[in-house]
Amino acid sequence: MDYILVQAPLEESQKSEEHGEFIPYGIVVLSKCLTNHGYKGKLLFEDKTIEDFFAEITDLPNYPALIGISASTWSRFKAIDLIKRFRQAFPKSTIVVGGFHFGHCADDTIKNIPEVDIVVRGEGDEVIVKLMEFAYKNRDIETINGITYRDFAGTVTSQGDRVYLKNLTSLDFLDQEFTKEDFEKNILHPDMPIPAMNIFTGRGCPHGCIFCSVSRINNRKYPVELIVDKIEEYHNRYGIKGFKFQDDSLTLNKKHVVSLCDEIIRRKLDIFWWCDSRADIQYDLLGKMYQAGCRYVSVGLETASPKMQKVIGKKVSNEAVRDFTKKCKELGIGCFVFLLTGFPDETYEDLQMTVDFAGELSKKYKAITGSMGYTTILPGTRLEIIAREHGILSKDFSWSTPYYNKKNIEYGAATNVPLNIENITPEMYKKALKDMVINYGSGLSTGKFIKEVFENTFLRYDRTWEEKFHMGMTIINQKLSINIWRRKSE
Ligand code: B12
Ligand code: SF4
Repeated sequence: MDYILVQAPLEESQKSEEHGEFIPYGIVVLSKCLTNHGYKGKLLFEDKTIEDFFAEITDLPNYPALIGISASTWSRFKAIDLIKRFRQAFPKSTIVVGGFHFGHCADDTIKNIPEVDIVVRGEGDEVIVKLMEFAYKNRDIETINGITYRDFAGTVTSQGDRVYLKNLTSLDFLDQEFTKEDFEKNILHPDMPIPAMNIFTGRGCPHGCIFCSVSRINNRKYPVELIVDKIEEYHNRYGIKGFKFQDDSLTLNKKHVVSLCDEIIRRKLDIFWWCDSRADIQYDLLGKMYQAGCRYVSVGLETASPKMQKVIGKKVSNEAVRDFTKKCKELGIGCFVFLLTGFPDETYEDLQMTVDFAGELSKKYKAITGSMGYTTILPGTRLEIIAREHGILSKDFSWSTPYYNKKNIEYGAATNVPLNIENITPEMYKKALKDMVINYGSGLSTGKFIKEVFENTFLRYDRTWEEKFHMGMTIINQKLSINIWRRKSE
């Protein structure tokens, strides 16, 4: 046993049935890089308690040289518990952390979590192999870029820029024995409850939204042939019909998406897929995507207030989102619009613009706009800097020390992450949510409602009866709960 790689689980209260349990490819990729170099190890990513984790590793044949832990900001405290337990159990192992949380607050992590030896700040594919050589063969650590570490004298050093792969050439991390059950736990979407596989066609997003962890990372793509080979392989092997392209935005490169779709069409693959997209694309692309099996797209508007649109730096206009949702409706692609509130200096008037515009999108274009999130401050984002300037995060705020904010419950958010709360009070937020659902619900008039159930059941040749039944019931339940809510609030 050379290594253990762990994905920290979420707190019980934060789990969402909607998401299912997608395979955490970050550590799967790292494990493949290590096994390709002849190392043997263990991956722990199932949803286990810390006790379960340790029950599995107490009888390891030999001492792991390297323990790597990945976490999101939401699961960071679970990760810190694990780090402490690992350090106790394996005092001589090299403990490395990385991923979008730790990698974006490297100094904070290394200074405040003494059990951590090294933080990897960017992509770990190449770095992890070098770190293994360091852990085993005492390779010189000074030659490894993209890391922050504490040396034997306790001095913290940040070495080189973040490392990102220049080219993505291999999807060999998918050559593993995943089981059919691994995918049955995932659903494409609550409206499309077919077992699904998560796969990505590239990494990175060059845009600069202030709240986003992945902004300003060069977008790179895997070769189309390789991606479709894997889709075909999993489709044939396990009968998986649903695929979730989990690229931050699949449509950043039109040429790439066109050839991806052409290849799926050419091979006559009977699959459905879902992806995230920006709204500022050429809309003929959506037609091609539909032909290749795309039935669901999530698109980010975030806010409909032009003033806030400038603040968040997304550079997507209301017109673009309107045209996008309109085109989706024409084609029969379900369109979910991401909405957020709680941006710097946002006022109730700004929020109201989002509510009104979301209502228009759902009424006219059947876009799914019934929910709106509250902005979370994430490490390494521009929003983190602004939140410190505005005093929302105190000067001595640390991502590594215990954090609990009861007020978050009023915004429907987890209590262990900081929200960007300024002017939008819980009352304003709740009112906006209520208006959003009512607007969205009014989009489903009785006539439309019957039509929608009918279209999604009898007329859907592309669904099994079980799927049609589930979709019909989802729409009926949605309508019933909106009616009940309306009656209660009158
Ligand atoms: C797929 C996905 C999901 C899936 C599956 C999550 C999972 N189990 O992996 C689902 C839908 C369940 C999900 C849920 C959520 N997600 Co999500 N998700 C993603 C997404 C789109 C892709 C993740 C992925 O597989 N990437 C591909 C792999 C190869 O890259 P990677 O994970 O970054 O790993 C590389 C490096 O980071 C590094 N690395 C990673 N870990 C480690 C560890 C070590 C030791 C080392 C050395 C290196 C290293 O090396 C890897 C290889 O290069 C990312 C965005 C993104 N671009 O990554 C968001 C993202 C990870 N999710 C995010 C969020 C906010 C969430 C939610 C909290 C959303 C919500 N409000 O409910 C939940 C909760 C997630 C959780 N478990 O904590 C944020 C996390 C931000 C943060 N700071 O925590 C991201 C970054 C999106 C964003 N734009 O902000 N998510
Ligand atoms: S466009 Fe999407 S993925 Fe890209 S920076 Fe903005 S929110 Fe993040």
